[in-house]
Amino acid sequence: MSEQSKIQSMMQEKRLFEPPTEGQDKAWVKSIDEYEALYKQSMDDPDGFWLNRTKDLLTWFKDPTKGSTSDLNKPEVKWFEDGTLNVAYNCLDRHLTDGRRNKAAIIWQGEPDEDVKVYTYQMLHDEVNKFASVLKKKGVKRGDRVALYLPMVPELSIAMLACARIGAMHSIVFAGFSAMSLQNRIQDCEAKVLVTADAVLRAGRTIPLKPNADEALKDCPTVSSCVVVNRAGSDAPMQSGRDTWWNDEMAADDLGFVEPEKMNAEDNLFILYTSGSTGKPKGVVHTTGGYLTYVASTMQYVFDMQDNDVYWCTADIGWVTGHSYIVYGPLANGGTSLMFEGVPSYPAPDRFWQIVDKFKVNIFYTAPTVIRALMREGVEWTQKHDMSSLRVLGSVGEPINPEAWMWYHEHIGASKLPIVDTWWQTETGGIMMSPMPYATTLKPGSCTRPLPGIDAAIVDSEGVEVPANEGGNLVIRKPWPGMLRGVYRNPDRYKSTYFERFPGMYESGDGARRDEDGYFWVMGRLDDVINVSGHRMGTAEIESALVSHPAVAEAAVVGMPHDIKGESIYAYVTLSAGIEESDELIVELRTHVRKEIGPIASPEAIQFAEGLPKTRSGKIMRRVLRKIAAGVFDEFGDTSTLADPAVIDVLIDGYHEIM
Ligand code: 6R9
Repeated sequence: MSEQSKIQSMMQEKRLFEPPTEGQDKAWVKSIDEYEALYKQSMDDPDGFWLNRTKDLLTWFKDPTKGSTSDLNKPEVKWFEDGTLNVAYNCLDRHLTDGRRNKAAIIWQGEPDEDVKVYTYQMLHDEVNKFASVLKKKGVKRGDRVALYLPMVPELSIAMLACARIGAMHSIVFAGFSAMSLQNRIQDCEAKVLVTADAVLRAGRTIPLKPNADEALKDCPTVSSCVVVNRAGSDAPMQSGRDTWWNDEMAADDLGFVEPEKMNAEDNLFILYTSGSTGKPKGVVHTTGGYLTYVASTMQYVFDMQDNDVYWCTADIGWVTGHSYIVYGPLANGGTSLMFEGVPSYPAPDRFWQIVDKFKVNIFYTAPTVIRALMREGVEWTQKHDMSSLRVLGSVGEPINPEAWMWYHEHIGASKLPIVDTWWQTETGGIMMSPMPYATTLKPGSCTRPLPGIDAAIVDSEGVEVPANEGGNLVIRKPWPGMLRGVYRNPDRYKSTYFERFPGMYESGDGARRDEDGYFWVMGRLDDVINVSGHRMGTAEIESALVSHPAVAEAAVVGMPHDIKGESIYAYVTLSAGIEESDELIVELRTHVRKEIGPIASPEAIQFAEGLPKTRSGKIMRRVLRKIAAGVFDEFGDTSTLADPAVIDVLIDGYHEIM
C-alpha cells in the first residue's frame, strides 16, 4: 500500500467501539468524564497532579516536595528532585509486607513448554539480593554501568533489579544484535561487567551467544568480569580470570541481603541505545524517580492492572517496551508479569494462544507485526484455545492498520474486548497516548488521546499548531516524569535531536494528525528511521555498515512498505570500480550487515545502482528513492534540483529487475 493510500484508508476509518460496561465499576478509570477530569487537573496543576500520583504509587525514603523543575528550552528536565527512593525496593521489598509476599511476581515460560519457573515476590527479592551481592563483589558501585546481553531468561530481570538495587545503571543489548553492536554499546557506556548467556533457544534451535560476547570483549578494556548464564547447557568457552558461570556465582555462601541504595530521584537508572537518523545509536538515559512514577502510573491507566490479573507483554526486554512493561511497571504495581522466551510461530502458530489459555492471561500486550503474521495463518489457530480469561488487549511499536485491529478485536477479543493502541518511544519512558480500556471510545487505527499529564500537539515546520485533520509534527509541549534526561555523555545530541527545532517542545520525530474529536492518528517517522516489525533502525547506520564492505562505494537505504513487518529495508548500492554485480555479492552484503548490526538490519531488497539521485549540492534525494522502493513511479514531487534527472528512469528499471 502506498503512503498516500494508507493515509486515505485511515482517514476513511469511521467505525466506533464503545468501552465495555462489564467491569467498568472496578476499573482504575471508569468513564470518559473521569479521564477528562484527570486530564484537566494534570494540565492545570501538573506539579500537584504528579506529586499526588507518585505518593499514591511509590514508596519514597524521603518524599519529594517539588514536582518538575524543568525548562525544555535549555533543555533541563528534573522531577521530584529533593526525593530519595530505590527502584528495586519499590518493585520488591515493599511487596513483602503489603500482602503480596507469596504472589507470583514473574511467571517465566521458556521456549520448551515444560520449562516454567514461577518467582514469588519473596523469591525474586532473594535472587535479586544475591545477584546484587555478586555485583558488589565484582566491584560494581553506585553510578557504574553493567551491560546485559541476554535472551528472555529470568536472570535478565534479576540482573536489572540487582543493578537498580545498588544504584548501578544497566545497559541492555538485545540478544539479536551482533558482536559489533554489543561492542559499540559497551565502549560508549564503559561498562564494568557484562552478563550474558551461553546460547539462545529460538524456534527449536540453539544459537550460541557467548562467542558474540567474546568477540565484542576483544576491544572492551573497561569490562573486568563476564558472568555467563547457562541456558542451553552448552560448552561455552570461558576465559579464566574474567568469565564465571551465573550458577557458580549464585551458589557462593557469602551472598545475602543488600541494603538498597538511597537514590536521588534524578540519579540514573538505565541507558538504552536506540537508533536515530544520524550516526551511531544514541544512549537514551532514564532516571529513577520520574521514570518509575511514570511507568507505574501508565500501567494502571492503560492496562487497568488489578491484583488478581495475569499480565503478559510479548516484547523482548531488550527493547524499551520490555523494560517498562514487563519489568518495572508491573512489579512497581505488585502485579504478575508473564515473561516468554519463545516466538509466536513455534512449534505452531498458536503458541501465543496456547500460553494465554495455559496461564489464563487477562491482559495481553503485543505488536501489530505479530498480529499481521498470525492473521495470515488463519483463524483456526485461535479457535483451538480458550481465551475467555482475556479482558484487555494492547498494541505497540507501529501504527496498527484497521484490518489488523479488526482481526485482533474479533478473533482474540471475541468482538468485545477493548484494544489499547499505545503510542510512545524509548525516549518517552512510558506510554504517552492510548485509550483507557474502560473509558475511551475506540477508533481502529487511532491511539486516541494523550494520557493525563501529556500535552501532545501537531505543529507545522514553524512550530505552529495546525488545524484539525492536517498532518504535521507530533510534539509534546510540557515535561512529563518519564521523559529521557539525556543522551549518554552527549548533551549536544540530546539538545539537537529533541529540543532545537521547536523551542520549548519535545520533538518526537513522528508525523501525525489529530481529527475533529481530538483523536491522534500517528503515521510514522518523519526522519530517516525505518520501523521494521516495530524495531527502529537508522538508515545511516545500515548505510555505514554497507559501505564498510570493500565492494561498496556508496549506499542509500530507505524503508519500503511490507505487509507483515510494516516496513522493510531497501538498499540502493553503488559498487566500487571494477566490482561485478552478482547474486553472490547480494548474499554477501546481507551477511555483512547481519554481522555488523544484527539480523534485523539485513536488507530485504538490494538494488545495484550506478548512480543515485543527487541534488546539485550533492544531497541524496531520499523521497525519490522511497517512492521507487514502494513501486510508485509518478509522485516524485519537485525533481528540478537533481544534477542528473535521468538517474530516476535507470533506477525504476532496476526496481523492475529485482522485484
Ligand atoms: C515503544 C516503542 C518508537 C517509534 C515511534 C513510532 C512508532 C510506537 C506506536 C508507533 C504508531 C503506535 N510507534 N508505537 N506508531 N502507533 N502505537 O516502540 O519505542 O522502539 O523507541 O519506537 O515507534 O514511530 O516513534 P521505540
